[in-house]
Amino acid sequence: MPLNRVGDFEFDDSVADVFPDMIRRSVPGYASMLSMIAQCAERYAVPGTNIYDLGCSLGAGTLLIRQQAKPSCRICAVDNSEPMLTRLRQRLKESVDNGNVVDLQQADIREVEVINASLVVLNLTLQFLPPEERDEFIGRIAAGTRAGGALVLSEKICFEDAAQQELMTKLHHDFKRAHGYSDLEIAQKRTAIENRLLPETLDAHVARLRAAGFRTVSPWFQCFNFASILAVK
Ligand code: GEK
Repeated sequence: MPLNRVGDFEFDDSVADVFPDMIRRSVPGYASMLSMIAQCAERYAVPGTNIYDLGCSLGAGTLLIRQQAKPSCRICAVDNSEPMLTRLRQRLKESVDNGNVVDLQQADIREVEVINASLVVLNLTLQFLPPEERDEFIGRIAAGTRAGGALVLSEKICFEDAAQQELMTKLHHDFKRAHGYSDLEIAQKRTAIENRLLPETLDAHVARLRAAGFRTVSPWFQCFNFASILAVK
């Protein structure tokens, strides 16, 4: 059944139910992004510090961080969707606890106070904030990150060149089609989600991270119109 109001979307129960399948089939490289988060948890987590997974959804990153980070970290997993956090609470009960505390917060990521952070993860979530608020938000994350700490930022991106924009969009659509994006309801919900997010160019992200005070800003992944950056303070 086609949805009546495609533009009207929320991260509600119906989205949370299909989320892992939906994101894997619509974001090229999602598995690589997760494995980089696990690698960064191993490399950057420092006992006694905080790790933030902002816009954690079902906690794919949070669970990997809990497994990979050295014990005695506090992992702050934040999302404003109650259906996502209810499912994450259950997943945490069912998975292995290696001695890191996970603090789940239902909140707007803009309200979170980032302090003493050894690692911050923004995996596909900055794109949902109004662009005019992003400088200040990333500035606060940089200020709350310890020297030597890291931020992993993954985003849908756009391109200044119109032909490149068109080509990458087409390749992304092909990717979704190849991954069986035929279920109308899911496809329409995903379209609604993607219509709500506001992508920026990779250069704009890199410039913002540098201006915020990250010393090493390294795009490490790009597939079509999705990219991920590792920024180290
Ligand atoms: C993953 N990181 O699986 N405050 C809090 N949460 C928000 C806000 C906000 N202002 N805006 C959006 N969200 C995850 C994937 S999904 C990406 C992240 C996608 C939350 C929203 O509720 C949703 O759970 C998440 O950000 C975005 O690695 O669907 O494209």
